[in-house]
Amino acid sequence: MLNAQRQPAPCPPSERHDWTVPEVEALLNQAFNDLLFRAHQVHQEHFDPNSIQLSTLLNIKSGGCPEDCAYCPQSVRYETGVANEPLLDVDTVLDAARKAKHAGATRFCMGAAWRAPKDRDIDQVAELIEAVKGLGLETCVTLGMLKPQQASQLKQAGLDYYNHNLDTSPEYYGQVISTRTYEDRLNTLDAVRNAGINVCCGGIVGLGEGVSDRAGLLCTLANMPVQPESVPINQLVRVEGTPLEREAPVDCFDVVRVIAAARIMMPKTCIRLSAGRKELGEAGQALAYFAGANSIFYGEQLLTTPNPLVDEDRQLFDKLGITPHTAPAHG
Ligand code: SAM
Ligand code: DTB
Ligand code: SF4
Repeated sequence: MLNAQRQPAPCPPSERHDWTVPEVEALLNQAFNDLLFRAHQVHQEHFDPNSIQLSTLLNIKSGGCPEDCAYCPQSVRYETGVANEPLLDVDTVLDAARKAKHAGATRFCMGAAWRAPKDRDIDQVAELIEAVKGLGLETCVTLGMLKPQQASQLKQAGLDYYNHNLDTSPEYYGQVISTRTYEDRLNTLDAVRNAGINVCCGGIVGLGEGVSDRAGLLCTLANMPVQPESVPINQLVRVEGTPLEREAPVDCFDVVRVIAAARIMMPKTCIRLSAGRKELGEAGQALAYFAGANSIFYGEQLLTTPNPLVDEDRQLFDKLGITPHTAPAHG
């Protein structure tokens, strides 16, 4: 028999910039069905829940990074077998971008294993952006820390999004990275925002953090004066040779909870179900899409690790009645 006493929690307006960590912890700890129900309501109010944005990633400069991010196979400090390669040339990048477009992606994201690009690196990446933009794709790059003038140059080249993750809460951050501060990351995000580029900023679940750290990351993102247009939620890919290779695997419901809370707190943002989709499986991904994820990395490779195959994603979309976006997500 239904419990007649039980009233669904009232659904307050969700675009707020004054979230507190205890409040978001309580949100993350809600009964799973209550959390998902509320998140899906917000999702239905702001988006077509059966439509997903597809971004394809390309590693344009692999390995050899001086930073010590404990999760990252591209740090020069860890023996992971990732090759150190120079920046790819325009033809190689265009070839990959054409394939991504043909497969149905609307955005092409280029990642470089740099701490911070030099000005001459920016000149070269600007050429890549102009070329990819010329194919009619949205552009995104993730190059490390940026100076304001570099951000403006990228904007002029036609850059639509800059990805720069906070990764975790301000409190837990120091357990994961020692070579750059949380403040450094926030400064880069300010430079990107001030240059008029859409902000793509999220984090990782599974670094050994607690629920309060997940809440702290979400609060930092949602309480920004302008919420990021795109929030990637990555599950840690435990790469052999990195300090986090033996970290306990995350429960798939915890990843879904983070997605749901992100959706409630940032109702107009595209929430990207990012690294870790292979581990989630079809049922876990379907739950994440119900909880409000409406963007993915599409293509068989992330930066250095595998991602579901294009055919696998297409099959899952067919089963779920999901249609990929055909037009840009934000202006
Ligand atoms: N070097 C630049 C930087 O750190 O800003 C850009 C590339 S970096 C690889 C981009 C993001 O990928 C990181 O901030 C992190 O959130 C994510 N990432 C890297 N390795 C990962 C892993 N093993 N599992 C999950 N996410 C990862
Ligand atoms: C993001 O949040 N996730 C992507 C992208 N931004 C650059 C990277 C995931 C990397 C996973 C590990 C790898 O393939 O090296
Ligand atoms: Fe370098 Fe970026 Fe990897 Fe950190 S996440 S080690 S900055 S490539």
